[in-house]
Amino acid sequence: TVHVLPQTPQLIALLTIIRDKNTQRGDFIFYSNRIIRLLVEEGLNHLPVKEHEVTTPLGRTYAGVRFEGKICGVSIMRAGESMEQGLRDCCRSVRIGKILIQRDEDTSQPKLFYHKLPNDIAERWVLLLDPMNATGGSASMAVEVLKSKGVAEERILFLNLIASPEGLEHFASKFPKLRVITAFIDEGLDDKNYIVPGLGDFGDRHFG
Ligand code: HSX
Ligand code: HSX
Repeated sequence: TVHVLPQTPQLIALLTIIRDKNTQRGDFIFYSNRIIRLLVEEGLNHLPVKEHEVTTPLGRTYAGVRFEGKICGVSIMRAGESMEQGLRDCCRSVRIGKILIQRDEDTSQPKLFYHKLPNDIAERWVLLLDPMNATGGSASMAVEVLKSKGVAEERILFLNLIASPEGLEHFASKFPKLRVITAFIDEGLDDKNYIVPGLGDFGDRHFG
């Protein structure tokens, strides 16, 4: 299932800054981090909670809830690493696994180079991080790695800034139980499978 963040003027203004080719790295990082933070908060909304009562300073009890279940982040390198800080801003000591997948820009086919994941990942909810979902090839390969480690599809939340309709369709048909949380759905892909209008190469703009 696909959840798109509410398209508020604020969010569109942030997006406009990071799409602008004249935006320099410092601003690109700062403003994309603000969007990433919203994605993380929305992702956390999908996690289970259980009842939890506290006493307020006024001596009254409050019947609230607390988070239940363990989480971890998994970033798809390189671009996904840019989302790790936004996750840590919300979950200070969160464990973060890495999967290095590179898309061959001539064939658009993803290639898996490396992965290192928390050893108890099968017991965790996984926030999978990659800012761009173009054909959906890279992220699906990452999901296959997670599934091979025993992570259930319904425990994966794929956090993503910009998705193409093609990439989302790919996911919905392949992994119907996986939740995708994206900030924007763009028009589509160009003949090199870049997202348009897009924002260029996220990794290049963030890391240089
Ligand atoms: C929990 O996992 C909390 O969000 C913490 O930030 C984090 C630390 O626990 P662990 O991963 O070290 O077990 O969900
Ligand atoms: C970019 O290409 C992104 O960060 C993703 O890792 C990947 C998206 O392309 P695709 O595999 O969805 O076509 O480096």
